[in-house]
Amino acid sequence: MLERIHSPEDLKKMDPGQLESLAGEIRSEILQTVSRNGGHLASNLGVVELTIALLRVFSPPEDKILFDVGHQCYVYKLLTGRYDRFSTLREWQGISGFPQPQESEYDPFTAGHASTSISAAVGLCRSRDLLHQDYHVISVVGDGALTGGMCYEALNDAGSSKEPMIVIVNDNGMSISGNTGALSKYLTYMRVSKGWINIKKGISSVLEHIPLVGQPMLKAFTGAKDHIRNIFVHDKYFSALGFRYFGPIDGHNEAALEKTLTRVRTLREPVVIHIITQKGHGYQPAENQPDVYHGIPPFYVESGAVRRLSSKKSFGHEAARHLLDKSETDQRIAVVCAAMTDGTGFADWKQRCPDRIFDVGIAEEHAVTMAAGMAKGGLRPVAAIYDTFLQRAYDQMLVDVCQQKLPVLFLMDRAGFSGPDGATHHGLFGLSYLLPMPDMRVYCPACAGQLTEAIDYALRQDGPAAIRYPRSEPHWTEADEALLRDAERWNVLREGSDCALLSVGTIAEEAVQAHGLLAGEGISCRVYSCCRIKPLDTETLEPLLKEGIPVFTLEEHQKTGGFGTYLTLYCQQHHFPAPVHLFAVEDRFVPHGDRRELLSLCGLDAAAVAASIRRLMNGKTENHT
Ligand SMILES: Cc1ncc(C[n+]2csc(CCOP(=O)(O)OP(=O)(O)O)c2C)c(N)n1
Repeated sequence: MLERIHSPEDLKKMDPGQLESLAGEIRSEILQTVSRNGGHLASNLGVVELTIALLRVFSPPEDKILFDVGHQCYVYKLLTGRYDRFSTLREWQGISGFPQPQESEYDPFTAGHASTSISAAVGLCRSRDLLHQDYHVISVVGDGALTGGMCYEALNDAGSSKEPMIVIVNDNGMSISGNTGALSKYLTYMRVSKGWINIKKGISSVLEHIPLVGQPMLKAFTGAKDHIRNIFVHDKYFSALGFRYFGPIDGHNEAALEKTLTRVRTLREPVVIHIITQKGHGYQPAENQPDVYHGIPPFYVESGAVRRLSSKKSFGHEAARHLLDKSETDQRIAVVCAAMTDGTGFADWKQRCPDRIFDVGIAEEHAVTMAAGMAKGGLRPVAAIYDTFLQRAYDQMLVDVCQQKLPVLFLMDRAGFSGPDGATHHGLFGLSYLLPMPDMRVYCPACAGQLTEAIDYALRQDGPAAIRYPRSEPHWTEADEALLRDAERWNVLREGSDCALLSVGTIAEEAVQAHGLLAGEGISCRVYSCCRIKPLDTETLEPLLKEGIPVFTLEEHQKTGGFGTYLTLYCQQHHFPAPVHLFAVEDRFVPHGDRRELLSLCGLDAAAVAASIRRLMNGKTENHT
């Protein structure tokens, strides 16, 4: 059936009796593709019926359907003309795992970071009105994304504006792991409101036992359930904000969803539809462990087992383990996470040290200012947040932490290319927001040893510090590990006398390979691994600059505001020649793809770096002679 659906119009023509089989086909397609390419499995299996219903009732691209975070857009992509390309999901030059307006006119808004869809929806509504247009705007937001502060700002504004719009709260009780917070408890209360469930059971069992008229009455009661429920289940929260509330509705009952959507389509006011879904619905392993199958690398469908387990050390796990050891003697250490305890490697803390880990949900701004408060009170908070998600807490880091010189340690995971998640998830801006912050110490370890040392140094300081690292450590030889020990000083990884390549963090691996390629061509390039970026290691830097050999920098980061530009500024202020070339990401957003492909796309792999250095060095020699 999927082959024949090219647009929502094709879906609308289908007989309702076919929809259950279609849902099965969609689940199987998603399962096959994600098992090969990796991706967000459980969330997508949970929204199959919802997406079918949305596309049978509404008509994108005129109507705008915004998926919050956007990781649950696979079903939507399959039904809006991307079935043919679906096998390329998240692959280099294939279709994106998130909504992507450049990819299709059916995707109205870029997504990837949570809790933005209601704000974007309000904006579209206002644009619609001022431009005298007529279309529907629907935001689909999970209970996890609903923990993000922007949602409250948007609900507050939308409710009072009375703008006609629909917010669908997709409540599966889960963020990536179990959801947190008071609103999540409220949704659970709405879902399982005891009074209503008891009354429903009672009435049904009485009617069932009445001869003759019982069965027709039961049918009538089933039809009127929604109305009767409203007498017993009162939403207070959304109504108080100015929304009309519908629900809770079974999110796997396509017919019920279609019926409600058709009804609210005619309303001229802000509406919330609260639906209950099951994460991973239809695939047993994902139903049992929705957190594991939230975002999963390639796996075997039959067993659910991951195809290739990484043999690399995870920086996050190393940091969590090291801090757990330290917390035994230092009672001031406490961890702050923003809905990513698993991803950041801190899941163990929930069992082993539950009193000293605080998962605040998808609320990075709150997490940072809360950490500032904890530091003010005497704790040594460690905020473990991905580089890309911490972007939205820039102001809190600058004003609440740095301006008060508070000892908050930021552990910024997933620095550099994130790979298949794409532009919204790459950690390519971290240094550009950290380096201008007065008093912030900044580390980019190349190995786990440097990471733990950096943690120790940072905790001994009386001010803020940030440690940025990707998911895992490269495979270093023992000899290299010995050279990489010191986190405070820049380490020479390879000797050389013709030029120097200063590399930041794990990309030192490419620098070492470039050294080998250049050596083969008679160019002796000294390679440094620079871990502590701020303050610069001037004890190593000054003698190098005085040598007068050409200097190059290499970083997996945006060029503007990165290490290279920071070093250039230092050279200018201290009257040294600037580095000859800065190897970094040029002024662009980098798409999704395998990390190796992205390194090569941006000219940051060993071969490209060596080729450029050779060209620049030869140019220099030619100029000199
Ligand atoms: C700002 C930000 N922080 C963290 C994340 C990581 N993240 C992606 S999906 C997700 C959970 C979303 O839960 P929910 O909205 O309930 O959707 P579900 O997957 O349960 O359907 C999180 C924490 C993100 N994308 N953006």
